[in-house]
Amino acid sequence: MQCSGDVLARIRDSFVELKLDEVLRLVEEAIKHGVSARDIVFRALSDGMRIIGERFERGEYYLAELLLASEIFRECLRVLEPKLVECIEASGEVGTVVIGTVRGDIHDIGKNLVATMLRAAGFRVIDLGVDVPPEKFVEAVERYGAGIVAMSALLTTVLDEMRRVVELLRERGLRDRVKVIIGGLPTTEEFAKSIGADAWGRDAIDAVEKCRALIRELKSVRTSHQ
Ligand code: B12
Repeated sequence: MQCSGDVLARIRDSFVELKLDEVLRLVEEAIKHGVSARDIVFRALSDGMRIIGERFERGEYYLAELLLASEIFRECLRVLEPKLVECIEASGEVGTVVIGTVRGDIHDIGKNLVATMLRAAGFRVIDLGVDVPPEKFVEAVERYGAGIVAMSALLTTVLDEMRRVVELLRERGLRDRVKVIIGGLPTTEEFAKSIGADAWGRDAIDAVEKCRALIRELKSVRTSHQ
């Protein structure tokens, strides 16, 4: 069996060519040979999605191909998720996270991955789905007493929605008791700061680490106010 880098490249390439059966076969083979689910998802498949997106941008792939790619990614996650969550240690610092993809955007693969990893880490996750209006985020924070709002966006055209959620939390007097984390392709750490969010996450693993830190911050603020 070739080294793991090799098999990861083969998974990525057959994914980019949208060969479902081949991708699944290679994923099974990789797992059998000890390649980590984390590498398969965050290197091979995520890299493949990036290349598929570039093909779409160049007019080589159309929406039908993007939809097929999403199906293949989901099929792979069904196999990989149980192994993926094993790499996350559940900790005692749990809290409630309200998560959703912002209004105008229906991309949810990355958001779902973040939700899955947060659940594995012990968080209670309220998933509002996709195309979520600002009011719905804020209402859910109140209803579930959430400590964190996590927003996802994949389209540059919807970035302002994230800013609006932060503003609305402030208007409703909730901003001091809830932390805000954002993520998704067009977002950056600088953008997060510019809209007044507390954190930005590169991927689902980073999201877990950042959310743990945010909960610790919330708890230390609460104790210092007592
Ligand atoms: C699959 C896909 C689709 C699928 C989505 C299926 C689904 N259920 O999600 C479908 C076919 C529906 C689709 C539709 C469209 N898409 Co599209 N899509 C993609 C594609 C190829 C992959 C996205 C993906 O799933 N990536 C894999 C996941 C695992 O990665 P991720 O989402 O980035 O998530 C990770 C991190 O970003 C982070 N993260 C994500 N969210 C969060 C949240 C938090 C809180 C944190 C901490 C971290 C975090 O962690 C995740 C896991 O590690 C991207 C290209 C790309 N490079 O991303 C284009 C892309 C996003 N789409 C694009 C476009 C233009 C569209 C359409 C407008 C096309 C059209 N003409 O209709 C529509 C939009 C419809 C809408 N209103 O939303 C453009 C956006 C361009 C832009 N600058 O705005 C892209 C970039 C393609 C391109 N290069 O042109 N798309």
